Amino acid sequence: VRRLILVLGDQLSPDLSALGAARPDDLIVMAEVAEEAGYVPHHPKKVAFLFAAMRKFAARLRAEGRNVAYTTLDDPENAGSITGELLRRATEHGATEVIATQPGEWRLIAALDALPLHVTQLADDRFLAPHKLFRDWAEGRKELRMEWFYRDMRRRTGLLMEADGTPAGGQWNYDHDNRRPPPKGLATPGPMRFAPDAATQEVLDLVGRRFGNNFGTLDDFWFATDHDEAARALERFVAVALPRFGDYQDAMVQGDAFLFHGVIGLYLNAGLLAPMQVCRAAEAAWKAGAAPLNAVEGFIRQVIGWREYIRGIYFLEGPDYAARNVLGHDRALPGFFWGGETRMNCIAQTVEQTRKEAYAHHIQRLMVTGNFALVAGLSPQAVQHWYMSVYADAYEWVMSANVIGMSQHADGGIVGSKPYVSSANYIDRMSDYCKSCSYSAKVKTGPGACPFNLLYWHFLIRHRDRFARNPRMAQMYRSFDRMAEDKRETILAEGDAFLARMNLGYIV
Ligand code: DLZ
Ligand code: SF4
Repeated sequence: VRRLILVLGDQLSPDLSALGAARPDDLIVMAEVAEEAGYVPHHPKKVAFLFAAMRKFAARLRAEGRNVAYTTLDDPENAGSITGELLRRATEHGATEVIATQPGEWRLIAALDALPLHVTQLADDRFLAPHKLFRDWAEGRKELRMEWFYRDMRRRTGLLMEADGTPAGGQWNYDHDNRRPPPKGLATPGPMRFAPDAATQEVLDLVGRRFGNNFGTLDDFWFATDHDEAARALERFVAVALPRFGDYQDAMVQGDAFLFHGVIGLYLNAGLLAPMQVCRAAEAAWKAGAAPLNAVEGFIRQVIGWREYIRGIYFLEGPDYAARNVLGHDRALPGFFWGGETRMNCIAQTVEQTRKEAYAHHIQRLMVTGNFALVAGLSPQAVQHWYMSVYADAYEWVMSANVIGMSQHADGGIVGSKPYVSSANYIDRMSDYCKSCSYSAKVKTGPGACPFNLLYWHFLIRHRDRFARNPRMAQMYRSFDRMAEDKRETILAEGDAFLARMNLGYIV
């Protein structure tokens, strides 16, 4: 009998385990549904990217002779949810069995399990670290340090490894070579851009009608929407951006959203590219002498180290992980996260770029918006909701450990041994934002003092009991205690006043 094969919007991989298990007469089910498109107010470019890529993948499967039942969002029969669509197709075709690849979100895993059909959820083996491997690695460890996991993944994949089991170049990690500030007039290639074809244009029209009120613009849509285009984007990234990706991966330049980044993560997370494919391409460039080791190692670490690690944490920690809030932060997101006015130039620039591109790179996310949210004490769940909404590459499996763990320290230190907080100094060093700001990075208190300079200490003092004994933070507390008492009081009082004005909706 005919079985249903589920392919979700972020499972567009020809070698997906569910597709591999399909028999010729099985029916592949794909659906654009209100529930997935509405669990957060996704950036319109994110929805357009996924719908266009889903439609093209369905067309490809059909061209290969497969049976595909594809439901568009505006189909009057559309049941509105993934489970609803499966039930509808099951009734239509007399099917009782569903084969899926495990979704990247506990909500959907549970919804599939609860269906009154026989559902098999196969492992998502597009990822390099199966759940069991990660559990075994984590078992009995006091600290789940990414670096140790990453080294195991290097050994396991053989990427950048010498024949004798040592790392290429004699070192595992070249991150200290990857923190250069941007020089003036830096010429950057940015990612490869694709003009929308007729199929994508049709999706853009639909998304404009249905999601036009969400935060974000649909204008100038240029993402790759099929495997060929994504492969070309990868090839171009490796040729023109990778050689300097390492040096400038943490740099931030006003008006330059992409620098040497290639939005490879966007394509990986939807299934248009595969992890080993992108890592092998980068490794080959190094072997050919076309890209330096620090760049290639840094790139590969993001893919086989960080990306697999944060997914591992999400599945290891269980469904409640995204609800954690050990610091008890509960402030609502200020309006400037959604494009409201702010005098903080670094935030205004990052948010405006996000509105335009549904993209910001990891340091903008971690050290500008994430850092601000943490020092200001915003609710980590509100922050997670924002990142899930505004970034085209965002799914719960990737955002939870990044936002709740790494960025907001709301998991109590599973992902990061200390919170990622910094004063204006870091942003001033790594960007050119501060020189066009109405605040001054160098001013610590009083008129023109950068809010990061106030809130950095405000945060540390609010959470002194928790962090003062952390050996990696003791130095920060000693610095604070060495300040004159009236200066300490001024910093904290001005921090309080800033937060109060922000809460009241003043332009801060
Ligand atoms: C993110 C997303 C959106 C916006 N829309 C759909 C959709 O209409 N149909 C679909 O199958 N998947 C969509 N997705 C991706 C899912 O939300 C994603 O598979 C889960 O969050 C698990 O990662
Ligand atoms: Fe951001 Fe402060 Fe620099 Fe302004 S001065 S851009 S608020 S870090």
